[in-house]
Amino acid sequence: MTAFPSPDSTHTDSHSKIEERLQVEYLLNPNLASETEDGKDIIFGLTQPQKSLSPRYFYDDRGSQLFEQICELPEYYPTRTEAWILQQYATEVAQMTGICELMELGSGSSTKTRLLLDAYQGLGYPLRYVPIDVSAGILQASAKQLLADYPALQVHGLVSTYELALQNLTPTPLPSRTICFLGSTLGNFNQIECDHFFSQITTALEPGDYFLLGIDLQKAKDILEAAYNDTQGVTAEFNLNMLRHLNWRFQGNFDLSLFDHQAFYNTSDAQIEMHLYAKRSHSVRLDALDLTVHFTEGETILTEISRKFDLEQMQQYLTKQRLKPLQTWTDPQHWFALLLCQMLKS
Ligand code: AVJ
Repeated sequence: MTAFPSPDSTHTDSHSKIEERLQVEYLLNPNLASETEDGKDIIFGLTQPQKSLSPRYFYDDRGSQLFEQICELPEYYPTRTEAWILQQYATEVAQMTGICELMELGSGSSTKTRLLLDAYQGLGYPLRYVPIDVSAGILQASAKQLLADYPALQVHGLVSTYELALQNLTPTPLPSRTICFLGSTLGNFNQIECDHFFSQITTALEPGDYFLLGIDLQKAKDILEAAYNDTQGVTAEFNLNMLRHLNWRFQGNFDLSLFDHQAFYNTSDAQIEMHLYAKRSHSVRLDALDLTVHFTEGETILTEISRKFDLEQMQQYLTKQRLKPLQTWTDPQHWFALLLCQMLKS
């Protein structure tokens, strides 16, 4: 049956080998500053009246895999809705930006990125992709898979936080750069964090560069709550995995069986809030941080907010940031939106 070699075994054409098209830079040094930054951040979060932990601690290798599973859940509509929009309109995006470097914040498995790469490839443009992710495992694996599937692609991955990556940008060899921020990850930021994020984005972009943003839109509470309380319990696993992550990174003794997953829509703030709920009073020790944390019964750790946006407000906000919305695409139900903006001169 296998008269033809599979695409995977044929890299002997005119294009160079995978290793020659792959570069991965580590901006996170696991033993130095960023660890103490995270350490300080965690101590702060766990000693406030409302305990909280940043959603970035979801994404160790296991957490990134669990998130990939979430994206496939029947209740979790954002991923497939955004993918639908990209399937329909990626070529329009590519036509509007022209030849450019694609940089992606929180690239994960890069599944949706393929739709963009297909569009740029279809127009005969050179392909240069700069994925940024805190999980080295998923970044390496998805970069190799992409290089196998796109013979002319160059990948320059950064194992980094958004912040570090945006502060360390070097000029792109291509005429312009498009920073992609998909999946409504922006929703994880409160307004202060959002303002800070955009000041970094607009500092990093040159006039004429592009920003491609995917956002989840406001909709009925029952649809939203179902998306964060799936019947298979994957979201619960994902939430609890944050404690496992802290246990190995900071020599902790969180007992995962003493916490429950909780997620609800806060209508007045238009955001999903995800918590870990302590089922009984107990103490937890994080040796590497020399920290003991007490939990009373029913106390929670806020692990994530996921804001749901109003499209017009977002367009106005982007305009204020000197990011001119060029085009907005949405799905027939208006559940999700993709916005392409262009950086204006100051
Ligand atoms: C990756 C932040 C967009 O908020 O929907 C999914 C993460 N959390 N299920 C989201 C998430 C629980 C997701 N973002």
